Amino acid sequence: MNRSTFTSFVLLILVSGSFLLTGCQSDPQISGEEQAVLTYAPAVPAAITRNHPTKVIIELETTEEVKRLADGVEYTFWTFGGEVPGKFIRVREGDFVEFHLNNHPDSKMPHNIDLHAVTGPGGGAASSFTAPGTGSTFSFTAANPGLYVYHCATAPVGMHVANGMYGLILVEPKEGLPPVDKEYYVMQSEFYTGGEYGEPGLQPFDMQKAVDEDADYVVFNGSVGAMTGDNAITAEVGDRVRLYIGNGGPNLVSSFHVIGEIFDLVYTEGGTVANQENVQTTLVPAGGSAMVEFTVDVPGTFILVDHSIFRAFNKGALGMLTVTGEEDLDMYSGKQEETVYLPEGGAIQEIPGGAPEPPTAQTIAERMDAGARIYAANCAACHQPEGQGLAGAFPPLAGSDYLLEDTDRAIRALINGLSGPITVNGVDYNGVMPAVRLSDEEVANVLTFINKSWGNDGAEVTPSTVTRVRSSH
Ligand code: HEC
Ligand SMILES: [Cu+2]
Repeated sequence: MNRSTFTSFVLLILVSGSFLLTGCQSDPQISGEEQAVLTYAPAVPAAITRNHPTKVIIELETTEEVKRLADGVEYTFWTFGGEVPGKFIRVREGDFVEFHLNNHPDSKMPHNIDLHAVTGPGGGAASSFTAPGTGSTFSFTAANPGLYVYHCATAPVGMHVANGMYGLILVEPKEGLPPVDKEYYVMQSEFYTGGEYGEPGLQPFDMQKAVDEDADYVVFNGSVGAMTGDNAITAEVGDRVRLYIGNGGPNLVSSFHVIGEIFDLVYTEGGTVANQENVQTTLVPAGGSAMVEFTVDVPGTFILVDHSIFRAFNKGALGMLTVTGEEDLDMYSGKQEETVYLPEGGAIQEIPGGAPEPPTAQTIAERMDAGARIYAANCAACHQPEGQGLAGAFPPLAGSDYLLEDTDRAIRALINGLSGPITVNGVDYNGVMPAVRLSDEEVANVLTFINKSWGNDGAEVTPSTVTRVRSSH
């Protein structure tokens, strides 16, 4: 075989080899070009139906703007796309992404983006450093499927992240994800503010608290109440729900839990293998993610929490999934009856000389003192220490027209519990307050306390009034 015959022979092998390779690949070559559709939380872009990779163009703008962090509390958020968390990006495994990062001219800071889905130095950070009023372009191949966090990585990195610069990018595996009925985007993060939780006004970032990891706010989707009440995510009985959960941090890991639901499937840490079944609480690392799937079987309000539970009830890490549809009484019956419980042998020991009388408030000052203690122990976790309530979840008692208009109704709410739609100061609530196990004296004391605290000008409530209301229903 002479030299040129040999060369053609080798070439032939190479060519047919590459034909073979192409033939084996179920995934064709990149073709076409499209503009990515990005969504704000809790929405997720539609599943990708393409069966081939393409060139995807992404345009994202960084901004710095004052927005609501909680009722009466504002914060200067730094954002990807104008909201916190940043817009959700969805591409397909193998896509070639051309990323355009634009920094709004009103920004005071340069910004960049580190996408954890990128294989390359800094995840794109160095190539995307963008001064105010300019734009940067870089590109990458979305080689690894999975759910990834992106964030700003401009110094001081912690501060850019603490101010709201994070979001999620889903690289869908080329075979797609199993179809579901509802998909939602939920991202947890913390805020460190000059004032304590709930302190009104425009709050500055507090660097020392951030270093100490002493968060004032822990929230889902950027603010207290972003996922409660009217902002709750929704589903119908029978729906299969998938949550794409991210954690922007900057510091805390999330013990993500949905009260009253069990995750049928968990893609731990946002990887592409659904590696766990029947999970109650899944850990979402700072700068990490998870995907969970479950079918909703019964109607009701299911509360999303970080089960580091003081974050939920005292720092804002509370969301809601409202499920409508038919009851399934076999799956969940609701309360069927309430009985008196006396353990065998009688739990109530007769104390010689009679049981000591519970202390009875003699003056209104004593009633207020006793009421304050009862309030702190039984009510503050939901209605908040200053009676200010929690937007979308727990109505306020400070200034509440519902409370002050009708004392008998307030007494009934305490002794029977309260659920179903109510309106407090023009705002609708539809939650559940469990009945509190308090004596008539204690109900009188706590109601007197809330009637006369936080600027309320209601009247004293006496035990005899409570006794009358209790016996009249
Ligand atoms: C587990 C949380 C929770 C606890 C604990 C709780 N509440 Fe409530 N409370 C609620 C919810 C939720 C509602 C609204 C119910 C609805 O939407 O129908 C409510 C409504 C009320 C209302 C009527 C609405 C208003 O704002 O005036 C009063 C009064 C009230 N609660 C007083 C109390 C007092 C006093 C205590 C303590 C003894 C207490 N609650 C404990 C959750 C709670
Ligand atoms: Cu930044």
